[in-house]
Amino acid sequence: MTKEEHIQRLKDDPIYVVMGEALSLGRKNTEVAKTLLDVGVRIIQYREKHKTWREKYAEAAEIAVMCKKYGATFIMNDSVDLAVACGADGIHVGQDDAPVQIVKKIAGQNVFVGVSTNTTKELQGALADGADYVGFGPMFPTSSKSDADEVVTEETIRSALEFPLPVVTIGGIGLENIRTLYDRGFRSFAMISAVVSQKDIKKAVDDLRQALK
Ligand code: 3NM
Repeated sequence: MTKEEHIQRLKDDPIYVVMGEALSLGRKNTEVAKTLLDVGVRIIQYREKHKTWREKYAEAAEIAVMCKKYGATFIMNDSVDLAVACGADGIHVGQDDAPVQIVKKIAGQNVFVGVSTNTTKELQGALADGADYVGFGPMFPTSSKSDADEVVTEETIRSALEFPLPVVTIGGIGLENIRTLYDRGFRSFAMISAVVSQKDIKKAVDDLRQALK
């Protein structure tokens, strides 16, 4: 798949799953990734904060190969070198990580780049920097990210709804509120705990898709 096709998928497929072992009920990342792919998830971000580079590389490379086999989009969180090393399709960076131009300089033009945003200023900055999509949140309170920003304001939500790039909402999204976001006009939803912390991942994904019908 081309970079453009991966970016298009962020508009067409509402379910974007962020995975990491701390929130996976003791299941291994490779096992969770296989389950996600088997139940039809096609956008997976690897976000692992508690392992060594080598450990992360070993499993991310394996997950990247699995994603290729399923025709899924594989995004690496934070680490440009890991992304390049394992052949990720995309890289997701925060406001304090390498800027988009530097990420593209290192990773090349075939890799798409997403940036976390929380304010209108950060949305504008991501656009000016050449980001391919933005993560936008937290939409609701979340305990999955220790240093999460404040929940986005109503005014910033209005800017995000008019934003020209794909906007992937994140933070506290689950079955109880995904439809509200959809009804407000958002079309992409990144989730950790609502999917990977669920005992039955298939049911969680099926229920979320059903809620969007
Ligand atoms: N980034 P959950 S919120 C990784 O606002 C992450 O940028 C956020 O986990 C941001 O779906 C978040 O369990 C955690 O709330 C999302």
